[in-house]
Parts: sequence; C-alpha cells; structure tokens
Amino acid sequence: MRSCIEAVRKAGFPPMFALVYDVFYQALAHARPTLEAMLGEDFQLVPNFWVYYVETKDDGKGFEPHRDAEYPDTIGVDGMPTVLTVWVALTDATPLNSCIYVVPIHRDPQYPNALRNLRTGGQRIALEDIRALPTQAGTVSCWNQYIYHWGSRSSQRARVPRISYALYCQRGDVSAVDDVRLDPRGPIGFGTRVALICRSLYRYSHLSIQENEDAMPLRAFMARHGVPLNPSRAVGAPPSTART
Ligand SMILES: O=C(O)CCC(=O)C(=O)O
Ligand SMILES: [Fe+2]
Repeated sequence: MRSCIEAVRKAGFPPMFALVYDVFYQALAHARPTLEAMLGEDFQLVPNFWVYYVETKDDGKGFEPHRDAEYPDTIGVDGMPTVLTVWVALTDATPLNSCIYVVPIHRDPQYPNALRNLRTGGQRIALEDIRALPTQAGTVSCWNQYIYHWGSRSSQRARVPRISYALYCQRGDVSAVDDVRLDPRGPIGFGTRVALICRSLYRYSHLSIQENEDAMPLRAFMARHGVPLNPSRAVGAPPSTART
C-alpha cells in the first residue's frame, strides 16, 4: 500500500488517488472479524476515506485536535459505537513522525457534552491526560465519533513519513449515517473507487490547507464563502462540510 501511495505521489496526484488499487479494500478483509465484533456482521463502509502522508519535516503534521463528530447519536443503547473511525497505519507511527494522540474519555470533562453537541471542543483538557498511541505498520486503530484526538507534528529527524488511511464503518442495521453506504463484501468497481476519491477530496481537502502566509488569501476567500476553516472546528463541523 505504501508503494501505491508513493507511486501516485510521484505521478503528481494527491495520495488519495491510491485508493484506486485493490489492496486497500483487500486489507479491510483482515480487519473484518474485529469490525464485525464491534459493529455486527453486516457492517457497511461510509464512503468518506482519507489518505494521510505526513512528511519527515518539522512542518509536517497530521490533523489538528478535533472530534470527528460528523454524525449525531452514534452510540448504541449498549454503549457500543454504531459508527467507527478505522485508521490503518501503513508505516510505523511514532511520536517523532506523527502518531495519533487521544484524550481518554474518562479524562475528558467535555466528553459527555460532545455526545450531545457535535460542536464541542477540547478546551478543558489537562495536558498530562493526553495519551500517545504509537502503532506499528499494519495496526488498525478505531475510535468513536466523539473522542478528542489528533495527528501530532512530525520532525526532520523522523526516519520514515507517517502514512496511513482512514475511513468510517457503520452498523448495517441502522440507516445510512451519510447519504450512501457501501458493502465491503461486494466488489467495489473502478468507477465507484474514483467517485469515492473525488467525493472525499471535495469534502475534506480544504481541511489540509495550512495556516501559513501563502495560504492566507485562499483561507480568507473560503472563510468569506462560509467554509469552516478554523482548525479546531474544521473537522467537527456540521455533516455537510466536514471531516477528519
Ligand atoms: O491521521 C491523522 O493525522 C488524523 C486522523 C484522524 O483524525 C481521523 O482519521 O479521524
Ligand atoms: Fe479524526
């Protein structure tokens, strides 16, 4: 999967276009028993994917702190999520090259509010409660829609870029949380893959516009046209405009 992503980058395309390759869908089959245990045997894919490529530079970083918070009411009566973020490390993710950090929900005073209000931030978190989640390449991490998390900053001293891809899965016995859903057991044809890539790029690419001087005119234009760009809000914005 890494070489697919490197090839796509070399060809000048956003890493997201690597999702035309079979291997990304085949890999999900390995995680199927775990996903079935959490979401039921007929779990479905929510067609919102993202491919992350965090370079080994001091200005490389993952997504800013946020709650995914795109879909309301996704904790079942049994306390289990009905929607999961599934994040797959394709290189070792470490504190040096940008691993995921989370605030465990029992240490997050705003978590109960986040369950009710998708716009809840993380202003009241104590720094000592932050937990790094270094993962080896091939590890699948999952979290619910409301946990506070982020991808940290990389470093020029990192040995390898942090490469990962992420998607949402949902239970099959609740209605589609987004406008469509995909069955991971069926064939996902080339046209569907390209549609999925374009859909996710359209939906999320503004979130990767950095807050540097060169991007300011574009950011100002987008802000004038109502695109949410404040990093701490961007990912948790209302469903029509958001993602991780
Ligand atoms: O990989 C990252 O930097 C952030 C990932 C994330 O927030 C997500 O997939 O929900
Ligand atoms: Fe996220």
